[in-house]
Amino acid sequence: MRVVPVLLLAWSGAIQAAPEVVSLEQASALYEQHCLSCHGVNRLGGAGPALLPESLSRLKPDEARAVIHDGRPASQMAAFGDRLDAAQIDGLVNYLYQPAATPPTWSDDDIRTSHRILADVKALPSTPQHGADPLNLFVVVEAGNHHVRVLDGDRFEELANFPSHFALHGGPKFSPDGRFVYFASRDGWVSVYDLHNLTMIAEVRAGLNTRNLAVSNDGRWVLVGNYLPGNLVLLDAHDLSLVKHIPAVAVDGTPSRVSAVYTAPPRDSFVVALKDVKEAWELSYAGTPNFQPRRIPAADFLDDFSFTPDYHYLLATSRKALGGQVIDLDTGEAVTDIPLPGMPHLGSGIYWKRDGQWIFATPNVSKGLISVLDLDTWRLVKEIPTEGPGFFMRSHLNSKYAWTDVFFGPNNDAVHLIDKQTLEVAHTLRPMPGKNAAHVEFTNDGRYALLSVWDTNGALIVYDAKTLEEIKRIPMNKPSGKYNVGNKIEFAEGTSH
Ligand code: DHE
Repeated sequence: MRVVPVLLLAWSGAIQAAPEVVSLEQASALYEQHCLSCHGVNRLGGAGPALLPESLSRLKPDEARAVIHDGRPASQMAAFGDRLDAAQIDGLVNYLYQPAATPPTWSDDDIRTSHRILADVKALPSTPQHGADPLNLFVVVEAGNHHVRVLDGDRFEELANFPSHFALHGGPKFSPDGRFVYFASRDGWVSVYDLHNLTMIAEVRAGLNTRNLAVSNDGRWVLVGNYLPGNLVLLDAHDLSLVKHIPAVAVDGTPSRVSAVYTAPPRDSFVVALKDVKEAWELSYAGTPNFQPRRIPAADFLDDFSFTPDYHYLLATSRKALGGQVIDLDTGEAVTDIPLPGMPHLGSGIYWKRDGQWIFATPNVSKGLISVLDLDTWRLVKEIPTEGPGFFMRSHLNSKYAWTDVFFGPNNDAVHLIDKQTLEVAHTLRPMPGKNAAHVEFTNDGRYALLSVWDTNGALIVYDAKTLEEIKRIPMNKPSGKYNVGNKIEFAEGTSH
């Protein structure tokens, strides 16, 4: 598969004497002269990614400046520091972060034109060709160099290593049999990869700025949630061909971005959170679906959510509100508010049984605490103090610990292991002191826990989940999430859905 450039500015001119401050008009001319051929008209992307504020939100201006000046390793983006002076680079960076003059659009035709079939699935063997246990493979997103690795989860050996689109975000999702894995990149690309044959099958650009995707539990549909344009894009899961798009518009006509979309297997439906209007949507995929959203009024905007184990309730939050909300998916009623004061990252929340009762625990991105809720009473059972705000949390049915990172702040090299019954921090690990430790996933049997060190010179570290002994350290460039095929397709307790 091709290497995807991060910022691909094609230089085609001589050095010019530049003014001290480059105006937006001058920067726009620089863009047209040097960048447009790869990054597209109106900065909407092409061979290179879109360069709009919406798609650059994760890249700080200083980082963009450095990329233009120095280029980016493992991409086609060359260094321009010897050809563009500081004022020109500053002007370009300033220009890239300005909203587009004409609102960006991405039509059905654009989606269809971007669609590429890369392998003929029917001509490929339908059984695993790699000799490893197909239910114990790990798909690891290596964010630092925009690659994906496939690991054998028994031997922790690499089976494949391939380039991804720019900035994959959210967990990859799997077909119900675990054969296919679906990726979404922040700049709208969706890809499907065949894990039996270790081959990319198809890709399509479903939007300009994408949140995440979900795969229906019958393996027929992929639903993509977009920020830009604010819509849902329904794809045929077999080849990613476009079925239709569904504008994210509230009952009163207000447009919205899509915060997230998940599949709810026992309900045979997709559940969608909308970011700018107070509605959640449910779209059934049972039988011959028409994908008309069922609108559920919400007490607040939904930035993120999680389900109860039976998928009866939705636990949702809003970054603007102080707490959380519970919505009954059957009746469509808002049940109660829940006290979640630290900006919970509910998509990373997990549940387990304690004294016979389901409890739910979530990290918080603005406070160093884990919020633990009783799922019968919605009562806050405990706030467990941590060494700083966290992002991800993981456990396994066979593990007595819930692992959670300290993603932000000076202690971001720490990982806490919380005893699932006492709700106390039982152990704190510092896998690589001074480097950010984050995101854990267990092997299918729960025997080993794989942890990321998010650093250019980082690693994926395999721990014995009981003795906490380090088993293996695989050097990697900012490995972000890792996903165990079996845990994912079983929607196992302790992992993200
Ligand atoms: Fe994520 C999952 C939202 C920033 C890495 N993140 C998710 C999901 C949502 C979400 C809704 C669940 C989707 C899914 O898995 O299908 N993330 C947000 C944000 O709103 C936020 C705070 C701001 C933003 O920029 O969008 C945000 N996320 C980040 C990051 O900065 C992270 C740390 C680095 C990155 O890659 O962008 C990041 N998010 C992740 C990862 C997952 C994720 C690795 C999958 C977790 C999993 O285990 O399933």
